[in-house]
Amino acid sequence: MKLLLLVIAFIVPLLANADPVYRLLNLKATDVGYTADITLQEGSGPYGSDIKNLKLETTFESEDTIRIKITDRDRRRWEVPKVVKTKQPTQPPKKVSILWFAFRLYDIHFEEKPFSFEIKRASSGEVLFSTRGTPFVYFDQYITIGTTFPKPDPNLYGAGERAAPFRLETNNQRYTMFNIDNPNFYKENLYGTHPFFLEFRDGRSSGAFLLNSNAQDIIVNNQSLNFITIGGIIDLFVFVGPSPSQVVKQYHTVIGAPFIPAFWSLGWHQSRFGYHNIQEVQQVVQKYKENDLPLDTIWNDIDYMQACEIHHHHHSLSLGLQGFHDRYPEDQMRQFVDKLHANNQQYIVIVDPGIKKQVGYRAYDEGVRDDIFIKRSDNKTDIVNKVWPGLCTFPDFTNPKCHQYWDRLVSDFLSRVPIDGLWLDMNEQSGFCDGECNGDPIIKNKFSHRNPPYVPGSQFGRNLNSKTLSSDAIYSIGSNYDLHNMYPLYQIESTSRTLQRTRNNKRAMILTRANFPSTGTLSAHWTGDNWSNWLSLRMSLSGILSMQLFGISFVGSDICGFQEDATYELCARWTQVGSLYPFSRNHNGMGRKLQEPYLFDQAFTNMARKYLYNRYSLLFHLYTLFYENSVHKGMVWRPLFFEFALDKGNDGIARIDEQFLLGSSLLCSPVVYERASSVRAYFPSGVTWYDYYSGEAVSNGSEWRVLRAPWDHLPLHIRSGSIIVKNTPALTSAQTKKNPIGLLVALSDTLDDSLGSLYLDDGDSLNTVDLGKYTLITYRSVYQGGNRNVFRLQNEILNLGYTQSSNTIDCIIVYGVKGNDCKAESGGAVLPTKIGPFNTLTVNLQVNVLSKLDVVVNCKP
Ligand SMILES: *[C@@H]1O[C@H](CO)[C@@H](O)[C@H](O)[C@H]1NC(C)=O
Ligand SMILES: *[C@@H]1O[C@H](CO)[C@@H](O)[C@H](O)[C@H]1NC(C)=O
Ligand SMILES: *[C@@H]1O[C@H](CO)[C@@H](O)[C@H](O)[C@H]1NC(C)=O
Ligand SMILES: CC(=O)N[C@H]1CO[C@H](CO)[C@@H](O)[C@@H]1O
Repeated sequence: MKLLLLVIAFIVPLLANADPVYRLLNLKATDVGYTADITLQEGSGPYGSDIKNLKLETTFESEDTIRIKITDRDRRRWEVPKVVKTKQPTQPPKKVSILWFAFRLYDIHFEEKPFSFEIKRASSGEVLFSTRGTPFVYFDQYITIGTTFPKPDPNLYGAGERAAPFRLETNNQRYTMFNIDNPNFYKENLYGTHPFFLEFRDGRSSGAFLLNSNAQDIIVNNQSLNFITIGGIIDLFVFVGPSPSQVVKQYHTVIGAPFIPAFWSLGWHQSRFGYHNIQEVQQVVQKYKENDLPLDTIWNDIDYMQACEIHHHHHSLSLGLQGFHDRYPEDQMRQFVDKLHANNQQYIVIVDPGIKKQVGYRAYDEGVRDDIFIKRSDNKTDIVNKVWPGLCTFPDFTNPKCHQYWDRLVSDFLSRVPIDGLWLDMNEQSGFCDGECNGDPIIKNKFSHRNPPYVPGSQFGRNLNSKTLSSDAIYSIGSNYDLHNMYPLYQIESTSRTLQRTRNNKRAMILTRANFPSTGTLSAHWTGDNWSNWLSLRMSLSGILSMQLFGISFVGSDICGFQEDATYELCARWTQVGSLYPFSRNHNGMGRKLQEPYLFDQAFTNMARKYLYNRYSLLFHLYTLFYENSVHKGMVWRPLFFEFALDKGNDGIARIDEQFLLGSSLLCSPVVYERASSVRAYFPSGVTWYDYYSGEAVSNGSEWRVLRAPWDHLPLHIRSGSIIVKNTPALTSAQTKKNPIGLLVALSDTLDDSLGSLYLDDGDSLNTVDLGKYTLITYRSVYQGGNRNVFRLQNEILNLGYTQSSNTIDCIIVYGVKGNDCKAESGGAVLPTKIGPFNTLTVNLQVNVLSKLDVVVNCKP
């Protein structure tokens, strides 16, 4: 009897925990998909009280994207506002077109009871997303939906933001997504939330995105993946690829394409927390110049702010956007910035969302007057937390009235000192108290009535209020419980409008720390407060690759690391690979060893000059990649399997995250381990790889090679069949933009053509692509008569909407030439040529970039 009772005592909770069983009813085909009801039949989820009546809506968004929305049939729940998906797709039809409807690349199949669905690739029947056999729970504060994989240990990517390997681990990992100010602790959730994953299976890809703004986890097991969210609804997009880059394009069509940064912002940036006064900042700019090191933009962290006393005294005031500290006198700052501008350099400052709660401080008084601060749960009093200035209130950027307030503050500041962009920090709503605080040092940890039973991030000892605003804080359009992760989107949107208005509709730079899907349509991102150690260097590569998936292409990490002191060797390696970050900025923490590139020794300075100049020689190439990225929605940095999905040479290609491709043609294999003087690099199949600097053919692909890499060498290779435009580098991007350019042709090792392109515009107007105010040129080298000894290089101007370019093409360098006696001709005229080591050919010419290019090279075998 006792035994039986015990057994029952065990069985009952087990039964209560059995997955709820839902049933699908009333399935109807509509013009754009299906609708149905889903009803709870029996059982319940882990917390009981599951929602009984659900509504299903399936939409065929396009031929390659399907959307599954599941909501509460009886009660409206929180849904992500339209601010996501800021840009409409350029191609896929919004309307239902018979054509793609018929040629959908996927099918969906429903199971009635227990409710489940499967999305299959139409061509092969391959299952891409299947909820069959995975828990489906729909409780107010615990919703889960997932998929299974046909084979164990799938190749999965996404689920950010974190400092972790690019490929997700599949051994029961819990990937938390909730924006917090976390100093890059390995594998923990950081500043951004991206409920997206991409799967790479047998050379093909698919992916899924859960459009949901609540705190959430993705649980990855050997054979399944589950989204768990603690609010909102299920709004799932499944992308069918079939190539990895197509999945990314399909995803970016939903969340908005990445923007094209201002040309200058692709230059080199220098920053530091702890430039004590204006003289120090001026000296940095001067030293860059004296050492012949390129510098486009100098940054100030909070040191510039009025009465900022972070370091020396207790935190007193820091009033961003209000005024400058005594050690940064405003009149001198204005002169300084004017002088920077005269030298074609830029200046950017940091600003935090927290507004010091102090009567008499204009930003505070006006916020109170306009009633635009985020409220406590009483929906009356402003919520207060402590940040650098002390107790602060926080603008509610979701409130339409807030934009005028912010616009006034930002534009007044700009009218005094014409900054070129803003750096939005601490916008995870970082606060030093948990939830809120009302005094000093009173810490409050107030749990809301919406305190959820399941807490993403609890594995790290945190709750939703840890070091941020209370989850029950109230905005004009909802609660912090639902909106926390989206806060940066509203702040960026408002800031962007003001910067454009006040800067004559020029592209400004916004750099944000907190992020969410759609952030990349307007803002750059850096991976936050990393460390001057080798792990952080390695994680910067995965971090940048992941952000490319998330549509935040303009991204970098603090070069040489933020916290702790960088060693000579670490900073050297970091400068090398950092010079190829989409966004390149050396930034350092307060009190840390100085790490500007001229401060080590002459050999270091020379090394840094080489790689900074190398970056500047690639500025047109980078800019063109950003154009392609924005218009065709791809990625600026790519993992190897993106370009070589069918690489049969090595199964490990899916795991490579210490090498990357810049665009499709440059393969970078940096040294990211201490005391290493060589690097083991994989060369993907099907093409020949030339050493980028020398032109030596290094590999025919499908193999691992050990490359020599002394402390001052960054291994970089160019793929045969590609053409890239190279600038003659100068100390600023503006000067570089005017200098002559060259073409680097890495000849195809088959009889195929070699290809490249160049995008040009004025560098900082808005909407140049939409308005057609750009020039797009392609270059093509074609072997003549099925013979690799003779090739003809021509350009084709695809769009000529920007004609101010006066660049001269003054040389063509060709790798992989067959033969060493070459003759080059253009329009009957013979051009001077020179053969160098490794069969590289240099052809000298003088042709305007917008003129017709037609060069025939004939080499004797
Ligand atoms: C996944 O499953 C496979 C096959 O069952 C097994 O070999 C492998 O070790 C598992 N991997 C993990 C990470 O659990
Ligand atoms: C908070 O108050 C405002 C204005 O009084 C009102 O419009 C809004 O609906 C309230 N929000 C909540 C969540 O009660
Ligand atoms: C690539 O293949 C060609 C033709 O087989 C061969 O001559 C050449 O040595 C190979 N190059 C390398 C770097 O292995
Ligand atoms: C990504 C990373 O490198 N994180 C580590 C940085 O260094 C600190 C201190 O050593 C570690 O705690 C992080 O995990």
